[in-house]
Amino acid sequence: GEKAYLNLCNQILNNGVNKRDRTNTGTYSIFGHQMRFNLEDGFPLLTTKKVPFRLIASELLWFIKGDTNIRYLLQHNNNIWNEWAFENWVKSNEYTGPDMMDFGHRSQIDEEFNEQYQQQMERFKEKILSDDTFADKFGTLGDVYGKQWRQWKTSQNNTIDQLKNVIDSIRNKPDSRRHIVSAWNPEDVPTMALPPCHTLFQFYVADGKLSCQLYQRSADVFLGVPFNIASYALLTLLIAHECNLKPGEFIHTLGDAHIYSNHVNQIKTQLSREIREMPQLQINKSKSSIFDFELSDFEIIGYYPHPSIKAPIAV
Ligand code: THF
Repeated sequence: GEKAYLNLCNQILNNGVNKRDRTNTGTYSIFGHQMRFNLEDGFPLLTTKKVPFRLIASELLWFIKGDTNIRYLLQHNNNIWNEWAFENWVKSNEYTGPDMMDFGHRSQIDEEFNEQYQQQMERFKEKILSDDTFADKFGTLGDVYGKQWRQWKTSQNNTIDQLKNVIDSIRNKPDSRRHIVSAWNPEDVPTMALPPCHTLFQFYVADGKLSCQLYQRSADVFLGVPFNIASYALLTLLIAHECNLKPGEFIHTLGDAHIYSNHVNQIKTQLSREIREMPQLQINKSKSSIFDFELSDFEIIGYYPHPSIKAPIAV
Protein backbone atom coordinates (compact mmCIF):
# COMPACT_ATOMS: atom_id res chain seq x y z
CA GLY A 1 0.00 0.00 0.00
CA GLU A 2 0.92 3.63 0.44
CA LYS A 3 3.50 2.64 3.06
CA ALA A 4 5.39 0.82 0.29
CA TYR A 5 5.51 4.06 -1.70
CA LEU A 6 6.80 6.08 1.24
CA ASN A 7 9.40 3.36 1.93
CA LEU A 8 10.59 3.65 -1.65
CA CYS A 9 10.98 7.43 -1.22
CA ASN A 10 12.95 6.91 2.00
CA GLN A 11 15.20 4.32 0.40
CA ILE A 12 16.06 6.61 -2.48
CA LEU A 13 16.73 9.57 -0.18
CA ASN A 14 18.95 7.38 2.05
CA ASN A 15 20.72 5.18 -0.49
CA GLY A 16 20.17 6.78 -3.90
CA VAL A 17 23.15 7.49 -6.10
CA ASN A 18 23.42 11.04 -7.40
CA LYS A 19 23.08 10.36 -11.11
CA ARG A 20 22.93 12.57 -14.16
CA ASP A 21 20.06 12.06 -16.58
CA ARG A 22 18.77 12.88 -20.04
CA THR A 23 16.95 15.99 -18.81
CA ASN A 24 20.04 17.40 -17.01
CA THR A 25 18.03 17.97 -13.85
CA GLY A 26 20.02 15.55 -11.72
CA THR A 27 18.48 12.68 -9.76
CA TYR A 28 18.92 10.39 -6.78
CA SER A 29 18.45 6.92 -8.10
CA ILE A 30 18.28 3.24 -7.18
CA PHE A 31 17.96 0.28 -9.54
CA GLY A 32 15.44 -2.51 -9.05
CA HIS A 33 12.54 -2.22 -6.59
CA GLN A 34 9.13 -3.78 -6.08
CA MET A 35 5.93 -2.55 -4.40
CA ARG A 36 2.65 -4.44 -3.87
CA PHE A 37 -0.85 -2.97 -3.65
CA ASN A 38 -3.77 -5.16 -2.60
CA LEU A 39 -6.67 -3.90 -4.67
CA GLU A 40 -9.18 -5.53 -2.31
CA ASP A 41 -8.16 -3.01 0.36
CA GLY A 42 -9.32 -0.04 -1.69
CA PHE A 43 -8.16 2.09 -4.58
CA PRO A 44 -4.45 3.01 -4.37
CA LEU A 45 -4.68 6.77 -4.79
CA LEU A 46 -2.07 8.27 -2.43
CA THR A 47 -3.43 10.21 0.52
CA THR A 48 -0.18 11.90 1.65
CA LYS A 49 -0.72 14.33 -1.23
CA LYS A 50 -3.71 14.97 -3.42
CA VAL A 51 -3.39 13.03 -6.69
CA PRO A 52 -5.71 14.19 -9.50
CA PHE A 53 -7.67 11.03 -10.42
CA ARG A 54 -9.44 12.80 -13.30
CA LEU A 55 -6.13 13.22 -15.14
CA ILE A 56 -5.15 9.60 -14.55
CA ALA A 57 -8.47 8.27 -15.79
CA SER A 58 -8.54 10.42 -18.93
CA GLU A 59 -4.96 9.43 -19.77
CA LEU A 60 -5.82 5.74 -19.36
CA LEU A 61 -8.95 6.09 -21.53
CA TRP A 62 -6.74 7.77 -24.14
CA PHE A 63 -4.36 4.77 -24.13
CA ILE A 64 -7.30 2.33 -24.26
CA LYS A 65 -8.72 4.14 -27.32
CA GLY A 66 -5.39 3.64 -29.06
CA ASP A 67 -5.07 7.40 -29.43
CA THR A 68 -1.62 9.01 -29.56
CA ASN A 69 -2.65 12.60 -30.24
CA ILE A 70 -2.80 15.03 -27.32
CA ARG A 71 -5.97 16.64 -28.72
CA TYR A 72 -8.16 14.18 -26.79
CA LEU A 73 -6.28 15.00 -23.59
CA LEU A 74 -6.67 18.75 -24.14
CA GLN A 75 -10.39 18.26 -24.81
CA HIS A 76 -10.51 16.75 -21.32
CA ASN A 77 -8.47 19.56 -19.84
CA ASN A 78 -5.51 17.25 -19.31
CA ASN A 79 -2.14 18.90 -19.85
CA ILE A 80 0.27 16.19 -18.73
CA TRP A 81 1.64 15.31 -22.19
CA ASN A 82 1.78 18.84 -23.66
CA GLU A 83 5.51 19.39 -23.41
CA TRP A 84 6.37 16.43 -25.64
CA ALA A 85 4.08 17.56 -28.47
CA PHE A 86 5.06 21.22 -28.04
CA GLU A 87 8.64 20.16 -28.67
CA ASN A 88 7.68 18.88 -32.17
CA TRP A 89 6.17 22.22 -33.05
CA VAL A 90 8.88 24.55 -31.78
CA LYS A 91 11.52 22.45 -33.55
CA SER A 92 9.64 22.62 -36.86
CA ASN A 93 9.98 25.33 -39.49
CA GLU A 94 6.29 26.27 -39.06
CA TYR A 95 7.10 27.76 -35.68
CA THR A 96 7.78 31.48 -35.80
CA GLY A 97 7.80 32.70 -32.18
CA PRO A 98 10.74 33.33 -29.84
CA ASP A 99 13.40 30.64 -29.58
CA MET A 100 12.14 27.80 -27.37
CA MET A 101 15.32 25.74 -27.31
CA ASP A 102 15.66 23.84 -24.01
CA PHE A 103 12.31 25.27 -22.80
CA GLY A 104 11.83 22.75 -20.01
CA HIS A 105 14.94 23.82 -18.19
CA ARG A 106 14.90 27.53 -19.05
CA SER A 107 11.29 28.03 -17.99
CA GLN A 108 12.30 27.00 -14.48
CA ILE A 109 15.26 29.32 -14.06
CA ASP A 110 14.30 32.40 -16.11
CA GLU A 111 11.04 34.15 -15.21
CA GLU A 112 11.01 36.33 -18.32
CA PHE A 113 11.52 33.32 -20.56
CA ASN A 114 8.86 31.42 -18.63
CA GLU A 115 6.28 34.06 -19.54
CA GLN A 116 7.13 33.74 -23.24
CA TYR A 117 6.99 29.97 -22.92
CA GLN A 118 3.57 30.01 -21.23
CA GLN A 119 2.31 32.31 -23.98
CA GLN A 120 3.54 30.03 -26.77
CA MET A 121 2.14 26.98 -24.97
CA GLU A 122 -1.29 28.64 -24.79
CA ARG A 123 -1.07 29.41 -28.52
CA PHE A 124 -0.08 25.80 -29.18
CA LYS A 125 -2.98 24.37 -27.16
CA GLU A 126 -5.49 26.65 -28.87
CA LYS A 127 -4.26 25.59 -32.32
CA ILE A 128 -4.35 21.89 -31.41
CA LEU A 129 -7.97 22.26 -30.29
CA SER A 130 -9.20 24.41 -33.17
CA ASP A 131 -7.17 23.38 -36.24
CA ASP A 132 -7.49 19.76 -37.47
CA THR A 133 -4.50 19.88 -39.78
CA PHE A 134 -2.30 21.43 -37.12
CA ALA A 135 -3.47 18.83 -34.59
CA ASP A 136 -2.71 15.94 -36.96
CA LYS A 137 0.75 17.31 -37.59
CA PHE A 138 1.89 18.48 -34.17
CA GLY A 139 -0.45 16.87 -31.65
CA THR A 140 0.86 13.39 -32.23
CA LEU A 141 3.48 11.84 -29.99
CA GLY A 142 4.52 9.10 -32.40
CA ASP A 143 4.04 5.42 -31.76
CA VAL A 144 3.53 5.68 -28.00
CA TYR A 145 1.36 3.54 -25.68
CA GLY A 146 -1.97 3.73 -27.50
CA LYS A 147 -0.39 2.63 -30.76
CA GLN A 148 1.50 -0.31 -29.29
CA TRP A 149 -1.37 -1.51 -27.10
CA ARG A 150 -4.01 -1.46 -29.85
CA GLN A 151 -2.20 -1.46 -33.22
CA TRP A 152 1.22 -3.05 -32.92
CA LYS A 153 2.55 -3.16 -36.50
CA THR A 154 3.69 -6.57 -37.74
CA SER A 155 6.27 -7.41 -40.38
CA GLN A 156 3.35 -8.65 -42.56
CA ASN A 157 1.75 -5.20 -42.47
CA ASN A 158 -1.02 -6.27 -40.14
CA THR A 159 -1.71 -4.93 -36.68
CA ILE A 160 -2.06 -6.71 -33.36
CA ASP A 161 -4.58 -5.53 -30.77
CA GLN A 162 -2.66 -6.58 -27.67
CA LEU A 163 -5.24 -5.20 -25.24
CA LYS A 164 -8.18 -7.02 -26.83
CA ASN A 165 -6.09 -10.20 -27.10
CA VAL A 166 -5.03 -10.14 -23.47
CA ILE A 167 -8.65 -9.70 -22.33
CA ASP A 168 -9.69 -12.65 -24.51
CA SER A 169 -6.89 -14.78 -23.12
CA ILE A 170 -7.75 -13.88 -19.50
CA ARG A 171 -11.34 -14.93 -20.23
CA ASN A 172 -10.63 -18.09 -22.18
CA LYS A 173 -7.39 -19.39 -20.65
CA PRO A 174 -7.17 -17.84 -17.20
CA ASP A 175 -4.29 -20.11 -16.14
CA SER A 176 -2.10 -18.97 -19.01
CA ARG A 177 1.30 -17.50 -18.19
CA ARG A 178 1.27 -15.41 -21.33
CA HIS A 179 -1.15 -12.59 -20.45
CA ILE A 180 1.31 -9.95 -21.60
CA VAL A 181 1.11 -6.51 -23.20
CA SER A 182 4.35 -4.88 -24.33
CA ALA A 183 4.67 -1.20 -25.11
CA TRP A 184 8.37 -1.59 -25.89
CA ASN A 185 8.71 -1.98 -29.64
CA PRO A 186 12.40 -1.77 -30.50
CA GLU A 187 11.69 -0.83 -34.09
CA ASP A 188 9.55 2.14 -33.06
CA VAL A 189 11.60 3.41 -30.12
CA PRO A 190 13.52 5.93 -32.24
CA THR A 191 10.32 7.63 -33.50
CA MET A 192 8.53 7.92 -30.16
CA ALA A 193 8.31 11.27 -28.41
CA LEU A 194 9.42 9.38 -25.31
CA PRO A 195 10.18 5.65 -25.26
CA PRO A 196 7.66 3.96 -22.95
CA CYS A 197 8.45 4.18 -19.25
CA HIS A 198 5.89 1.49 -18.46
CA THR A 199 7.43 -1.10 -20.67
CA LEU A 200 5.51 -4.33 -20.19
CA PHE A 201 2.67 -5.67 -18.04
CA GLN A 202 1.39 -9.15 -17.25
CA PHE A 203 -1.87 -10.37 -15.77
CA TYR A 204 -2.32 -13.39 -13.50
CA VAL A 205 -5.51 -15.18 -12.47
CA ALA A 206 -5.79 -17.29 -9.31
CA ASP A 207 -8.62 -17.92 -6.81
CA GLY A 208 -10.97 -15.96 -9.04
CA LYS A 209 -8.82 -12.84 -8.67
CA LEU A 210 -7.00 -10.80 -11.30
CA SER A 211 -3.54 -9.43 -10.53
CA CYS A 212 -1.29 -7.28 -12.67
CA GLN A 213 2.44 -6.71 -12.62
CA LEU A 214 4.09 -3.82 -14.42
CA TYR A 215 7.76 -3.53 -15.31
CA GLN A 216 8.60 0.18 -15.41
CA ARG A 217 12.06 0.89 -16.80
CA SER A 218 12.25 4.48 -15.53
CA ALA A 219 10.26 5.89 -12.66
CA ASP A 220 9.88 9.57 -11.75
CA VAL A 221 8.98 8.72 -8.16
CA PHE A 222 7.42 12.03 -7.10
CA LEU A 223 5.31 13.02 -10.14
CA GLY A 224 4.97 9.92 -12.31
CA VAL A 225 4.74 6.96 -9.93
CA PRO A 226 1.57 8.08 -8.04
CA PHE A 227 -0.09 8.40 -11.47
CA ASN A 228 1.27 5.07 -12.69
CA ILE A 229 0.06 3.15 -9.60
CA ALA A 230 -3.47 4.51 -9.91
CA SER A 231 -3.52 4.08 -13.68
CA TYR A 232 -2.62 0.37 -13.60
CA ALA A 233 -4.92 -0.22 -10.64
CA LEU A 234 -7.76 1.27 -12.68
CA LEU A 235 -6.84 -0.81 -15.74
CA THR A 236 -6.77 -3.98 -13.60
CA LEU A 237 -10.14 -3.19 -12.01
CA LEU A 238 -11.73 -2.54 -15.41
CA ILE A 239 -10.43 -5.78 -16.88
CA ALA A 240 -11.42 -7.73 -13.76
CA HIS A 241 -14.92 -6.26 -14.07
CA GLU A 242 -15.12 -7.22 -17.74
CA CYS A 243 -13.89 -10.77 -17.04
CA ASN A 244 -16.07 -11.33 -13.94
CA LEU A 245 -13.04 -11.65 -11.68
CA LYS A 246 -12.36 -10.08 -8.31
CA PRO A 247 -9.48 -7.62 -7.96
CA GLY A 248 -6.19 -9.14 -6.79
CA GLU A 249 -2.92 -7.26 -6.45
CA PHE A 250 -1.06 -4.64 -8.44
CA ILE A 251 2.66 -5.35 -8.34
CA HIS A 252 4.87 -2.48 -9.40
CA THR A 253 8.41 -3.41 -10.42
CA LEU A 254 10.77 -0.53 -11.08
CA GLY A 255 14.07 -0.30 -12.98
CA ASP A 256 15.73 3.11 -12.52
CA ALA A 257 13.68 4.58 -9.66
CA HIS A 258 14.65 8.20 -9.17
CA ILE A 259 13.81 11.38 -7.34
CA TYR A 260 14.70 14.52 -9.27
CA SER A 261 16.90 16.88 -7.29
CA ASN A 262 14.21 19.58 -7.56
CA HIS A 263 11.63 17.26 -5.96
CA VAL A 264 13.57 16.44 -2.79
CA ASN A 265 11.96 19.08 -0.56
CA GLN A 266 8.50 18.14 -1.78
CA ILE A 267 9.17 14.46 -0.99
CA LYS A 268 10.33 15.40 2.50
CA THR A 269 7.11 17.33 3.08
CA GLN A 270 5.13 14.34 1.91
CA LEU A 271 7.10 11.93 4.11
CA SER A 272 6.25 14.03 7.18
CA ARG A 273 2.51 13.39 6.69
CA GLU A 274 0.29 10.65 8.15
CA ILE A 275 -1.27 8.13 5.78
CA ARG A 276 -5.07 8.36 5.68
CA GLU A 277 -7.73 5.81 4.78
CA MET A 278 -7.69 4.57 1.17
CA PRO A 279 -10.53 5.70 -1.07
CA GLN A 280 -12.77 3.36 -3.06
CA LEU A 281 -13.45 3.38 -6.78
CA GLN A 282 -16.99 2.97 -8.08
CA ILE A 283 -17.48 2.10 -11.70
CA ASN A 284 -20.67 2.19 -13.72
CA LYS A 285 -21.70 -1.47 -13.53
CA SER A 286 -24.08 -1.18 -16.46
CA LYS A 287 -21.08 -1.17 -18.80
CA SER A 288 -18.82 -4.16 -19.17
CA SER A 289 -16.41 -3.68 -22.08
CA ILE A 290 -13.28 -1.75 -21.28
CA PHE A 291 -13.67 -0.04 -24.65
CA ASP A 292 -16.99 1.58 -23.67
CA PHE A 293 -16.02 3.49 -20.55
CA GLU A 294 -15.99 7.27 -20.24
CA LEU A 295 -14.73 9.55 -17.51
CA SER A 296 -18.21 9.94 -16.03
CA ASP A 297 -18.39 6.17 -15.42
CA PHE A 298 -15.85 6.40 -12.59
CA GLU A 299 -16.26 7.86 -9.14
CA ILE A 300 -13.73 8.02 -6.34
CA ILE A 301 -15.38 8.00 -2.94
CA GLY A 302 -13.97 8.56 0.51
CA TYR A 303 -10.88 10.40 -0.72
CA TYR A 304 -9.67 12.91 1.89
CA PRO A 305 -6.00 13.49 1.02
CA HIS A 306 -3.48 15.95 2.38
CA PRO A 307 -3.09 18.99 0.08
CA SER A 308 -1.39 18.65 -3.31
CA ILE A 309 2.34 19.45 -3.54
CA LYS A 310 3.53 21.31 -6.62
CA ALA A 311 6.70 20.34 -8.46
CA PRO A 312 8.20 21.05 -11.90
CA ILE A 313 8.18 18.22 -14.47
CA ALA A 314 11.50 17.28 -16.09
CA VAL A 315 11.24 17.42 -19.89
N1 THF B 1 8.38 12.60 -17.80
C1 THF B 1 8.80 12.76 -16.54
N2 THF B 1 9.89 13.48 -16.29
N3 THF B 1 8.13 12.22 -15.52
C2 THF B 1 7.00 11.48 -15.74
O1 THF B 1 6.39 10.99 -14.77
C3 THF B 1 6.54 11.29 -17.03
N4 THF B 1 5.41 10.52 -17.34
C4 THF B 1 4.63 10.90 -18.51
C5 THF B 1 5.57 11.26 -19.55
N5 THF B 1 6.77 11.78 -19.30
C6 THF B 1 7.25 11.88 -18.06
C7 THF B 1 3.73 12.06 -18.19
N6 THF B 1 3.07 11.91 -16.94
C8 THF B 1 2.43 15.03 -14.22
C9 THF B 1 2.09 13.74 -13.90
C10 THF B 1 2.31 12.70 -14.81
C11 THF B 1 2.89 12.97 -16.04
C12 THF B 1 3.24 14.26 -16.36
C13 THF B 1 3.01 15.30 -15.45
C14 THF B 1 2.20 16.17 -13.26
O2 THF B 1 2.73 17.24 -13.44
N7 THF B 1 1.35 15.99 -12.23
C15 THF B 1 1.00 17.04 -11.28
C16 THF B 1 -0.36 17.65 -11.57
C17 THF B 1 -0.42 18.23 -12.92
C18 THF B 1 -1.70 18.98 -13.20
O3 THF B 1 -2.51 19.21 -12.29
O4 THF B 1 -1.89 19.35 -14.39
C19 THF B 1 0.92 16.44 -9.89
O5 THF B 1 1.06 17.21 -8.92
O6 THF B 1 0.71 15.22 -9.77
C20 THF B 1 5.26 9.19 -16.81
O7 THF B 1 4.17 8.49 -17.06
